[in-house]
Amino acid sequence: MTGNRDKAWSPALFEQQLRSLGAQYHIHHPFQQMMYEGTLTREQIQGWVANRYYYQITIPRKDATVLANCPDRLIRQQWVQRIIDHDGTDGSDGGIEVWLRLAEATGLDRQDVIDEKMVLPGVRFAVDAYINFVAGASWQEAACSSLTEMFAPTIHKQRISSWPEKYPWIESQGLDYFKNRIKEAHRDVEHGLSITLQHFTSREQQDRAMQILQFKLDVLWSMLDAMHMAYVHNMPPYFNVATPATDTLPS
Ligand code: AHQ
Repeated sequence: MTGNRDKAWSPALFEQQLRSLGAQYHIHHPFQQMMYEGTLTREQIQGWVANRYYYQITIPRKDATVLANCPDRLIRQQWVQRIIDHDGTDGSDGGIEVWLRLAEATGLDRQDVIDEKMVLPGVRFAVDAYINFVAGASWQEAACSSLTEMFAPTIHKQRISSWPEKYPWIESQGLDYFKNRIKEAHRDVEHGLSITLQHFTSREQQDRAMQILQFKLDVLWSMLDAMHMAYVHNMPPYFNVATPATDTLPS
């Protein structure tokens, strides 16, 4: 063993290292900062909601993939709640339905959102990279990748506190998703963090965990990059080139 660089971190120091990556959380992205400052237009908010819908509908599929990779029944018993939180049950609305109500509260057409009409290529690629990572990862690595939610309660509280004043045109029930997510996120982080601290014990494993969390931070940041280009800089894909009318494309 050479110096400290190869010495495993204690669980407390490992958690501290993971939380230090919060400095790169998408709460610091210019698009998210504009949202908090109240300078986003209706169209920019609508673009964000319509694109984040693709992330929201992918989360339960991602969590089902984690279940498929996990042989531990007790872990699955807890993890399955994440799917129910998003998909709901026949007796209760899940987060996806509540997100659609957020979309309607911003004036978006519900079916247009469901049909993913506004989902940008860059958002789709980033979200697909997340579920594809999980498909090929161990369930413990997948649990680690969900830990960006360590930083999520703050961002949800920001929206809950700022939107009524900054975006009074958004009907108040539009905030329900963020209110629901705060308690769900705390529960999910507790479970995901315990899995991560118990599984990644050597320094090499802990460095891998840091890489995995960095990857997920990149997913979230890249989603907002695509939205910033399209909705703030008005430079959506192919904005500067003529694209063939779809009715001329080979069928
Ligand atoms: O609404 C969000 C959500 O359901 C989840 C699940 C979790 C995961 O499994 O990766 N991450 C996550 C996140 C949600 N909302 C994001 C936001 O900014 O509103 C934050 C995001 C996350 O921090 O990973």
